This record gives sequence, C-alpha cells and structure tokens, in this order.
Amino acid sequence: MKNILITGGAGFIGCHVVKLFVQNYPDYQIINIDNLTYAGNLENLTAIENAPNYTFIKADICDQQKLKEIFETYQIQAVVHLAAESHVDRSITNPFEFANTNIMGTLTLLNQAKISWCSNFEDKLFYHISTDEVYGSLGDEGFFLEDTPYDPKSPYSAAKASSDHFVRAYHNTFGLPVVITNCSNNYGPNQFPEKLIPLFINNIKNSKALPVYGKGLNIRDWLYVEDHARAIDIVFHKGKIGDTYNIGGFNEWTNIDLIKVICKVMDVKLRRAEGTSEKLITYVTDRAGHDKRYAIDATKLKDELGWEPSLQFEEGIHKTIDWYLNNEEWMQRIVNGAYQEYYNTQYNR
Ligand code: NAD
Ligand code: TDX
Repeated sequence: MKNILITGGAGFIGCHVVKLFVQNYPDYQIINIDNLTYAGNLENLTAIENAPNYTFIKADICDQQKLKEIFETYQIQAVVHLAAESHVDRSITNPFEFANTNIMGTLTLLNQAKISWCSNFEDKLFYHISTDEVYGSLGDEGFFLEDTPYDPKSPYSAAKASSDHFVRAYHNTFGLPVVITNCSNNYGPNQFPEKLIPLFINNIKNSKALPVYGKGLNIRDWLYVEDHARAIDIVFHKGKIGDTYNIGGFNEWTNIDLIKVICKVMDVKLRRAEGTSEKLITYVTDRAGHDKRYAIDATKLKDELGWEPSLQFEEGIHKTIDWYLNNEEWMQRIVNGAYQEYYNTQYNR
C-alpha cells in the first residue's frame, strides 16, 4: 500500500499519469490535487473518477495550509509533481504567474514534504517532472545530456529551471529523497489546444489559418504522452534517488515539416483534396526569444532503466488526430469554456 500525491493530474500529461497509476496499481491510493486553472480539465479523468483507489482534491500547490492537511489526512508517502504553468507564449505575457506557480508552488510542496515526513525519509520520494527547455537552445549539432549546463531562455523555462534547482537543494541540504526527469515535447490526446499540434488539428478542421512562427524552421523532439507516462512509472519505481533522467522521443522535426505531415493526414481523414490544409499555412511574427532546437539524448534512461519510446511517430500522430476527431465535444467544450463548469456539477462538495 502506498499513498501517492500527484499534482496537476487534471492537465495533459498529468491525466495520463493518473490513469496509468490508478489502473495499474490497485494497491496504491492516488490523491490527485489540481486547482483547475484554464488548463485543468476533470473531463480528462472520467475513465477513473469513480475508482476506489482514486481521490481528487481541488487544491493550489501554493496553499501551504491545504497541503499540510492533505499530507496529514492521506499520510502521503510519495509525490509526483506535475502541476505547473506550461505554455511558453503565456509566460511571455505573464511571467509572474509562472514564477509563482512553478517556483513558489514547487518550493511550498517541497517544504511541506520535508515537514510532514519529519526528516524520516525512508520509503519516501519526491519526484519532480521537468522539461528539456531548462537546457536552453541547441544549434544544428549535439544533444541535451543530464549534465548539460542549465541555460533557460524563456520565463517558462527560467521558472522550471529554478524549480529544478530547489528540488536539488532540498536533496543536498535536507536529504529529501528526490528524482527529476526532463522531457522533450509531448503530444497526444487531451492536450490543451494552445499547443502546436492540437491547435493546428483544430484549426485545420475548422478551415482556419495555421500560424507558423518565423520561418517554421525551429526543431522540437516529440514524444507520445503515454510513452512519457510509462517512463514516469519506471523512474518512480526504479530511479536512483538524487538522480536526473532525460526523456525524449529520438524524434526531431522542424515545425514546418511536422505541420505538413499533419496537413497531409488531415486531408485524407477529412476526405479533402490533397493540399487543402497546407493552403492554410500562414507565416506570422516569430515568438520572442524562440529557442531554435531541442534534442534529448535519453540513452541513460534506456541503458540504466530499460525505457525507450514504444510508438513510431507516424502511428502516434494518427492516433492523436483520430482522438481529436473522435472527441469533438471535448474540444468544443474547451473552445466555448463549458468544460470549466464540469467541476461545479461533478464535484460540488
Ligand atoms: P498542463 O498545462 O496541461 O497542465 C498543468 C496542470 O497543472 C493543470 O491541470 C493545471 O490546472 C494544474 N495547475 C497549474 N497551477 C496549479 C497550482 N497552482 N496548483 C495546482 N495545480 C495547478 O501541462 P502539461 O503539458 O501536462 O505539463 C505537465 C508538467 O510536465 C509540467 O510541469 C511541465 O513543465 C512538464 N512538461 C511538459 C511537457 C509538454 O510537452 N507538455 C514536456 C516536458 C515537461
Ligand atoms: O501557433 C503556434 N505556432 C508555432 O509555430 C504555436 C502554438 C507554436 N509554434 C511553434 C513554437 C515551437 O517551436 O511550435 C513549436 C511547439 O510549440 P509549443 O507547442 O508551444 O511547445 P514548446 O514551446 O516547444 O514547449 C512545449 O514543450 C516543452 C511545452 O509547451 C512545454 O510545457 C514543454 O516543457
């Protein structure tokens, strides 16, 4: 029996992690806390919301008193921390919110774990989920390794980098048992349609312009979200305390090539003439400080813990597009804001 606190479980990656843990580990009690920002959507969790080993609590990771209550009530033994502000463009317009949630929220959670565990850290774990963006931006060559120096460039990545440093500081200073993973760009079902792939799928479906930043030549390494959740499961159970593991898809694409693949697949699935979707491509002003290239070397995770991506990109992108086309209501309710009422009707207690 283990009581595990997962933060940010109503978000994109969090919902896949919560579902995996609830379904694969009936002996674990999964307590999901999320304060349901615009990005938190409890509809992502309907498959497991009534499971006996699952509890949802609407809570803010910056709320120390609430965290104290939750640690005491549920006798929390491990934390898997995903809650964050996650969208780079929003961090450019509102950096303070990112500092508050990603830095102060993480620090509040770390400190509560330290206090509640009374420095008795046996069988405890604080697992922090982070991003490859903390390493900055690559040129044409090379990969991010676990010991690549931090060089964050956006307010989002600066806040995530700071949170990573606090996690390591709590390990070094107080002995808190921590593990960190830094992952590349995720894609798949349930991603909020502000991020490139779901935004473009939705715009193509509605014959709206596809806003490509700059020349579309920036490069990202894409990983299917369920492969990330599987990696988190493995690191949670087998990761070495104090260590960092990079997680990536070994799957680099320039934005424009990726967009053209999505356009082609969408033409076929929507039975539109070849080339219809590509005509929607519109080059727009570049993102400020737009990182050129991210590429993860996930060899350590493969060699030490035996994880590698299971899905080829072609299969992943088909699965993803099918999911959005088969879940039009999910998208519609997000676009019109109705998903935010779900909490009030389902969890009004
Ligand atoms: P998301 O924006 O879809 O979800 C974030 C969740 O956190 C939401 O449910 C939101 O309501 C919740 N949240 C935000 N502030 C909170 C607060 N103060 N208290 C409680 N809950 C709060 O994000 P995501 O894409 O699922 O990312 C999850 C984590 O993974 C983040 O830490 C992110 O930095 C990291 N990550 C994401 C990617 C990616 O490609 N999306 C890649 C690598 C790492
Ligand atoms: O409209 C767009 N047009 C465009 O050209 C959007 C939304 C994005 N882009 C570009 C910017 C990036 O080069 O596409 C690329 C991907 O953009 P996002 O989906 O916003 O992701 P990115 O900025 O790379 O960050 C993501 O991966 C790392 C997540 O949002 C982060 O949370 C994660 O840490």
